[in-house]
Amino acid sequence: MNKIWWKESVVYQIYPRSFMDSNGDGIGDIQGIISKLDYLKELGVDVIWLCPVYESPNDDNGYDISNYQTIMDDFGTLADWEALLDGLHGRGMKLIMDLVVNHSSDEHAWFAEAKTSKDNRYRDYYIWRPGQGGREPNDWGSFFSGSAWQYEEQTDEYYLHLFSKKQPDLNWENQDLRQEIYKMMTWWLDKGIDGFRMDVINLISKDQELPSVGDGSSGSYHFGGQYFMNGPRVHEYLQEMNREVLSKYDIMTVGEAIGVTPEDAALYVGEDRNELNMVFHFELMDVDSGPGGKWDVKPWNLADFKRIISKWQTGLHGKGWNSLYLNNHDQPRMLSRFGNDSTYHKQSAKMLGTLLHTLQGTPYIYQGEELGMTNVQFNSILEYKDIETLNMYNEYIAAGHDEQVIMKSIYSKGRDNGRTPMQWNDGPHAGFTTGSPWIAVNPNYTTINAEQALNDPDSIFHYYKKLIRLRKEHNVTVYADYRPLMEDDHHVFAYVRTLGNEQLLVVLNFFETPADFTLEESVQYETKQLLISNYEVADDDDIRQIALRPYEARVYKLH
Ligand code: TEU
Ligand code: CA
Repeated sequence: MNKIWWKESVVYQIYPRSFMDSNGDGIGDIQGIISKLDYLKELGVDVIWLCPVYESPNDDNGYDISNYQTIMDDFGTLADWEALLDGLHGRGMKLIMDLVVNHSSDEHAWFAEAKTSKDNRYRDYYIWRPGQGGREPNDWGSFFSGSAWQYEEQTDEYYLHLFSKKQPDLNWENQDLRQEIYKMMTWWLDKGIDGFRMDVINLISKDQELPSVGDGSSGSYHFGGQYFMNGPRVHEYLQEMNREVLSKYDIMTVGEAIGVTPEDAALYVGEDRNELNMVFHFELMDVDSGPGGKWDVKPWNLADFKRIISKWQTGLHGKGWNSLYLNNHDQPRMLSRFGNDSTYHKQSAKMLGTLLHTLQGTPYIYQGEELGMTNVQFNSILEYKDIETLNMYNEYIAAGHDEQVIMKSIYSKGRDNGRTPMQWNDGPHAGFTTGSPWIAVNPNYTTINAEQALNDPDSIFHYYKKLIRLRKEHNVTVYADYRPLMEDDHHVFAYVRTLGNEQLLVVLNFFETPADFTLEESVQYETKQLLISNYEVADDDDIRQIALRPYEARVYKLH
């Protein structure tokens, strides 16, 4: 067991726009975050992942960067950011920054130059192709609806944008571009940051043929992932980045990786690979999507859910390190999706939290998760802000889909579910702003809010505190291996983790109906200690046979 700080850490993700507004303009900002550092310290998290705070026209809330080395006016100044870094370090916490280098904004100075002429020195920083028979260069669709290509009149060519048309893809084939990115990363690292979360990093290398997916007969756009997910040179680029930048610092890195299997992931995070420390995979996030993609909502089932987690737990064991998350700024709230956000709000939030903090890997908490924040249902599409949601809505309406069906899919999958403001108290706009918030607050803030949670010793917040502390007190929660129990059970999720002569037994009832847990004979022990549970449990309770209550979670340490 090789002790490493980022394996023992708990990360807390901040979406700055929605965290805390300090000046009443309705937009969260850096001073707002600074005002809540003691709250984060109280929770006990070790690392903050800050979503993009760089200069941006905000077509995609900061994921469209127009200057990588300045702070967005809405959020504050570089001096504010430095105060944030100091405030975190002063409290013994670390900071990792979001690195968005698959694409820039079309308002970045490089792109402003690149589009002016074919021989501009920045032209090749982006991906340009002539049209094909009066149409786009190929049939790839954008993640945000429509074609992945945008026509530029000035030079009569198209540029590639896998996301919005205001997010042109950077051309990693170009060595100067790569060097500019490494220089920029070094600039931030020299300011003392503790690592990066890398946006869609497994998309940076494209098959240079840029082939179409279909035969052109349908005239529609297709997902071209096979030509840009884990592309031909991606590992070469990441090894170069590691050699020239990352390896020079004691930092952590986590790459967002769409469509990776554990085998793919091992190539990014393998301990002998010199690339990244962790990836965020999407397999679990696809568990409730039908063949039509994320908006094609289908019910999830625990068998699939368990199978995916077990596959990643065993697949990376001894090779690389897992990241553990159940929601983030792109996903619905985990409680509404995998738990119960009404009758068993508290119990199910704690149960899901128990899962996150007792698997092998580094847990990532998304802001508000520690309060049990839930999905939201706005009455009108006009209240939604997310470009992915709005583009899909417009496309589906134009194609004649039923409005109510579209709204239903937004209620369950839309990214704005996770982007409503943090609920600090039961005052106006949940204490997030004294002005009017950029996106409406979830109306349940009167009962679900931080002030309430801090005052209630039985709150989700206090339970999370305890979960976070467990990782500090018991190495077994961090480093032990994983073995699933009752694998075929569709109701109970249970596993045992072993490190030397210590074992951790985790038993979770995933539903509101009571369920029976039976501990198989092969798990032997002399003493048992209940580390945490979300119900009262008698000391002498027999763990060979447990009648689990709704959403009950228990963690035992066995010797
Ligand atoms: O996300 C990539 C990504 O795959 C999601 O946008 C995904 O397409 C969608 O949310 C689920 O269907 C990253 C960022 O996390 C996201 O916020 C950005 O919008 C995106 O990249 C582009 O930078
Ligand atoms: Ca503000």
